[in-house]
Amino acid sequence: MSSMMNRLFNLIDKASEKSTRKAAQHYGRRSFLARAGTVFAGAMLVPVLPFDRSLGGAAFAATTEDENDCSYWKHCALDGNLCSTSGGSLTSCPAGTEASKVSWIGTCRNPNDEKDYLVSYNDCCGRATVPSSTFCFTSEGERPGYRMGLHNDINWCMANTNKGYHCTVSVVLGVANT
Ligand code: ABN
Repeated sequence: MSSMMNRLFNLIDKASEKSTRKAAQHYGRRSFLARAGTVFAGAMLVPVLPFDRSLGGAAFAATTEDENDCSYWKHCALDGNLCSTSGGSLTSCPAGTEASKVSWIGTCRNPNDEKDYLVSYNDCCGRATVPSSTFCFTSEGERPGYRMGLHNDINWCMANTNKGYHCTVSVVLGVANT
């Protein structure tokens, strides 16, 4: 009986020794260092791989030098008709209209110096819109309209006596403090 037990223990010993050796070969120090090195080198490479930083928005969209085009950089957060195509200019209201007393403020990147600028989008009030005028809807930085001031789909003529919306100007206020 005891010799049978001895044989059984011997078998178990051999089997466990075999599997321990196999595991040591497979998960040994060298194997561990080799794997860790691969993971480390991979992690070092991640920051240099190209990836999309645009956040899906228009922040880095191609721009134009034409201020009558919606992609002109100063119009980056505009929602309305361009005054420069409505009888006015980039910064002045057409005759017979007056600038809104309140406005939407956007932050636009100037592609010429790569700086961010605060831009005031004042509506011009007091006349009906011109059908031939260019309508733009860029509204970069806008948030859903659940809170006044975060949303730009607003008639900013609301604080004027004459509340009829005509067009919107893009007036640079200065460099944004970022
Ligand atoms: N800020 C331009 C505008 C005017 C009327 C309605 C929506 C947006």
